[in-house]
Amino acid sequence: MKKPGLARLFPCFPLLETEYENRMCRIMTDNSRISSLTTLEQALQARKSDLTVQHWFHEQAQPYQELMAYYRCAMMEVETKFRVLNEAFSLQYDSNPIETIKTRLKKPENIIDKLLRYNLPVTVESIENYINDVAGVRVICAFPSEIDMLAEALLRQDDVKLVQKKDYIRNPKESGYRSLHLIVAVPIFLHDKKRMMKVEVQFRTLAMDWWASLEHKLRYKKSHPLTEQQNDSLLACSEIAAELDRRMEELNDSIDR
Ligand code: 0O2
Repeated sequence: MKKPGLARLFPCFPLLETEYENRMCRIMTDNSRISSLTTLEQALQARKSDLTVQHWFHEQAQPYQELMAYYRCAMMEVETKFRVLNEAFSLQYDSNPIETIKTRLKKPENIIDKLLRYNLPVTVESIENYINDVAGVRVICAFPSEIDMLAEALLRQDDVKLVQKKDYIRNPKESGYRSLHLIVAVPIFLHDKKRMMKVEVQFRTLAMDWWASLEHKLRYKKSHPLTEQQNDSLLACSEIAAELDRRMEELNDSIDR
């Protein structure tokens, strides 16, 4: 179905739509760059002296913006890989394993906090070398078995390199958090060079995602930490969510048989 656009409103100007979209795209990209730099500047100002911030911007602002653009490209690459896998699996099994794909670029203030927490210099170089989750792709599936199937299919691709695997499904975190985290390196092809970029992929079921979203909301709602009883309650909810996943998987297997 054709989307409504300027060319349909003004059929005598067929180029208008593309030109308009290109300009909007440029304006949106410029605006998001400016706002990302403003947030970064505010975050730095809260943590460093004025002079250090001025110096940082003089030296690092442009390479920082370039690096963030490369991460956005890498997220697009990985997102496309999952969209293709979803299509491929749907042809083979007549069902789509992916419910939702979300992408996010780590917030500048979280990047800076992580560098400071690890006692690393706040430089573009250390962001690229030591922060593995600047680019994040979250893949949400219906059933736990689909997570392994998708992770294996991604890692079989010959341009994807596994950097790190954290299996919080088989070994949940103390909080009750469950997800499979893979750090992968993928190539992005720029006009004059190829660059390997790291992307964190988080795989979750709908139930794991539901728990993680609510837990995050509850934990960060209050300025003070949760009580032991509240933490225990969250852990118990995570176990109920895991039990739901097991039962739904069994049900799904019995229907397929
Ligand atoms: P953001 O910027 O908000 O997305 P490492 O990368 O190994 O040096 P890190 O970052 O602590 O150390 O890695 P970890 O714990 O493996 O994964 C961090 C991310 O997993 C978090 O992003 C969350 O998205 C998720 N996560 C981990 N533990 C929990 C948890 O207990 N509850 C919830 N809701 N999510 C969790 P950030 O760090 O918040 O960064």
